[in-house]
Amino acid sequence: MTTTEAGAALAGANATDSARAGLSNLRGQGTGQADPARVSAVVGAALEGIRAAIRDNKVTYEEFDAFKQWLIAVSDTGEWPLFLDVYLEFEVEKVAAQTQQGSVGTILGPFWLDGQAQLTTPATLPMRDDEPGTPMILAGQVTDTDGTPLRGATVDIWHTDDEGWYSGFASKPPAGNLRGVVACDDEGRFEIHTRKPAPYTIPLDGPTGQMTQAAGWSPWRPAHIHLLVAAPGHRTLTSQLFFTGDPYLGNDVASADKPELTLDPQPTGNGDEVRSDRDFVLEPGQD
Ligand code: MBD
Ligand code: FE
Repeated sequence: MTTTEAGAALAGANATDSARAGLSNLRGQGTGQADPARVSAVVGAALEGIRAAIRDNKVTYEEFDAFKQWLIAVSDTGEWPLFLDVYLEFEVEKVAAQTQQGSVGTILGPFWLDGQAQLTTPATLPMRDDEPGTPMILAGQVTDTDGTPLRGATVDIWHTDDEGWYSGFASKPPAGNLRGVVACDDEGRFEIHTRKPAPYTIPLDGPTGQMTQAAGWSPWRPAHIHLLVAAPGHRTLTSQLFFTGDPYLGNDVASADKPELTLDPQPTGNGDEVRSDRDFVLEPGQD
């Protein structure tokens, strides 16, 4: 089989399981109350956007039927979380960011998992004995917006391996690989030993990837490290870190890269190991 082996089926099904379990509700729970004026405004605008696309482009019945088949395929493969997080989440994140302070964040994406290894700084993420890739240290400190170091801070971290695969969403890496929740020291400091991740392409054998390629768009995300930085009494920061010189920076299929989030890791002198230091500022608020 090729490297896209069961890519859509496995990534889609597992991300859908997570979303069903509410694991993608990390950034807020609804009140359960639907305000008719709000539903009408938002759903009405979304529908009118699609109707305008039909009118303006003189969409045919053949194309309308292809659209139906595509929507059914997104459901069948479990790719709704993937599709939504790639093509829409960044706009929701930008709205949220307008009322947030502290370090710049970005989207969560579909591949966070609950219940990963609980580690204490200095920590090495779970990895295979022969885990490929450049050894990398990510270190820093978590503080309040006034600079106070935050006791009880944690850094939940997950990223792909050196081939662009996420554990839990591809068959190659073992469960829990390159994922962990690191408890910081009493001054909010952390030091995490891992491997530098590789650029990532969304599964090309599923409807999200096929639509992307049918449009002639790049299916790639620049290499990135996902983070949830938390501390008691503070809003959890959802972020990602990218790498200087990555060929896909500025052309992220998920539109989630930001200049403030770019790392430039430097050699430590220990073999080919590199290190980046990055501090995080959390605003007071609900955990
Ligand atoms: C990813 O790895 C990711 O981070 C996002 C946001 C969407 C698809 C795949
Ligand atoms: Fe990702």
